[in-house]
Amino acid sequence: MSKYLLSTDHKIICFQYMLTGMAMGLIGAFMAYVFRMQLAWPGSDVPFWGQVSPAEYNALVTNHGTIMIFWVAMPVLIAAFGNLCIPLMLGADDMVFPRINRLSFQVFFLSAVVLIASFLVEGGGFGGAWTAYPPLSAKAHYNLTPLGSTLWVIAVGLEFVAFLLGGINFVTTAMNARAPGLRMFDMPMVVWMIVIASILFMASVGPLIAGAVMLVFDQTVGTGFYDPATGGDPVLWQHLFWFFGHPEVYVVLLPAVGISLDIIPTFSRKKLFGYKTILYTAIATGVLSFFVWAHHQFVSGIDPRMANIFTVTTVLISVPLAEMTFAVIASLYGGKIQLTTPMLWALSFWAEFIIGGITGIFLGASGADIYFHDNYFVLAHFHYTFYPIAIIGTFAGFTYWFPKMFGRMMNEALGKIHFWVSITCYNAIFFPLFFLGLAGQHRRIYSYEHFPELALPEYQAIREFATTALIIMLLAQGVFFFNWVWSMFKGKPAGKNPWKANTLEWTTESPPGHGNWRHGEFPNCYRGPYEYSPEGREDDYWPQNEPPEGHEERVKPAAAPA
Ligand code: HEM
Ligand SMILES: [Cu+2]
Repeated sequence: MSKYLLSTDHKIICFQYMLTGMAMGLIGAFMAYVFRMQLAWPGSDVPFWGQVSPAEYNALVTNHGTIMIFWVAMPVLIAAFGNLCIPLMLGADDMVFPRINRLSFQVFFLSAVVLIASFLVEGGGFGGAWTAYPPLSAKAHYNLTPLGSTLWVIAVGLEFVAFLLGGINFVTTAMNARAPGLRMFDMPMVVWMIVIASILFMASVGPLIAGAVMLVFDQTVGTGFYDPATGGDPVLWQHLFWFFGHPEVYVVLLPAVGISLDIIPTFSRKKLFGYKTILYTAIATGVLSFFVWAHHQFVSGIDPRMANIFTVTTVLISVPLAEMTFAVIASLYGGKIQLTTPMLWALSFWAEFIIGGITGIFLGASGADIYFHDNYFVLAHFHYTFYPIAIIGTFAGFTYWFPKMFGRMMNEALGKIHFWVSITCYNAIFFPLFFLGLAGQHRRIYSYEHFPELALPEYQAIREFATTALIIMLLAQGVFFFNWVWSMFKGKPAGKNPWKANTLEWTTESPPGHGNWRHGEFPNCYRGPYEYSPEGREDDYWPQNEPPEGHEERVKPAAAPA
């Protein structure tokens, strides 16, 4: 047991991140269930919770958002898949700094404990929204959660420390631990995307850490950095927060993109279209994401001339993302498409994300945003971007690498039932919310009964419909967990390479033993990761480690990578 807890093996750390992230995902989803029940049937007892007070409502919404982004999307997509994929796809035996890797998980776990503790202290959990805008977040006599809001900031701070530690490993491992012959441009997309995401995170988080220190000081020792009465400025926080917060969207987006881009060629048996173009556009997206933060301040009194500039940069960011989408379509075009469960998830990622992307253009236009901001349109928009990232991306990667992680195949029939029920319900939850938004229904409202002009029966019916869909979707997750546990013990043995994929993780046992490859069997690399259906070959795939026949070696076979 202590061997498991203290292990420095990247696969075990992957599993720890995965389990913690998914457990937090269940907590975050349970919170969504509680406040959606309150929205649909205001004032009735919510099963497994009871009455929802206004303060509880705020705390639940706040921590739902915080958890889904910082304790689900980041640990699962970056840390769990980064730990799984980077060493295995590069033909390495582990991360370059295994102990920092373990420390990173431990700090992360501590941060989750602190966040949960913030609910149990006097006054309850923090309720000032995941963006924690002052003055609400800065003064205990405004938010009435003196300890809860400080613990919330500390938990987020610890989580950042964990990801700074983790990022060091992801970037250095990709730079230094690649198999002989594996050039940077032979790295699979998911490795690239996690590396770019880690760099983005490290580059954007600094100002927010400074801002958070000032916030804790305002909360605890009575400074007034964000208090106009003492010369402070609440909007300062908004700038510091979103300078980090908007790139953060791309920090979690890019790994999910990488996962889907590695799955799609495998199941369309075609080369990924535009490998380098996709990489350059991903980097462009990352760079651009630093120049858009002020679209969150369109309604907080930004100079209209600045609003114009930020409208342009914001709408511009849809260009590289559209380009990636076209690359996906081109990679599918004319392919032999196999609709396996991972492929269904990978394709639906793009289908749903496009809806989020297109509605984002409306919000990027400052004039329109003044109406949409803070109503259900913006809520539907960002769930159409975040749900594909955090939930669809996770299921895509999990079902694709399950055979490698556990040595057995998942049940396809159960996988497809889970997929179709989840994806249908997801659209049933969020698509109607666009109409609530167009009708001007404000978000972060505890009970519409207090606003008779918003509580019209037709809108209430939509809220009941969305909540019912949520309940069905949550129940459907039982199918997934059953499939997971059942397949782990009873699934068909997977063998090394069940999907006939090219990348290096499929050249070792499933699951890989300690050190990943048996001594002396470490792979060399001869080609890029997406050589599917190459001309003049019998097989429709060409593993990266297969030496070319009668071809001069790209590299001298070297000693096992360190
Ligand atoms: C399980 C399905 C989900 C449902 C039904 C759901 C529902 C909701 C609803 C209704 C709100 C707004 C409540 C209000 O403003 O009064 C909300 C807020 C939010 N959700 Fe979700 N959500 C889900 C999943 C996710 C995921 C996967 C993410 C991100 C990865 C996410 C991130 C957020 C954020 C950031 C907020 C804003 C919190 C705030 O205002 O401070 N949600 N969610
Ligand atoms: Cu933004």
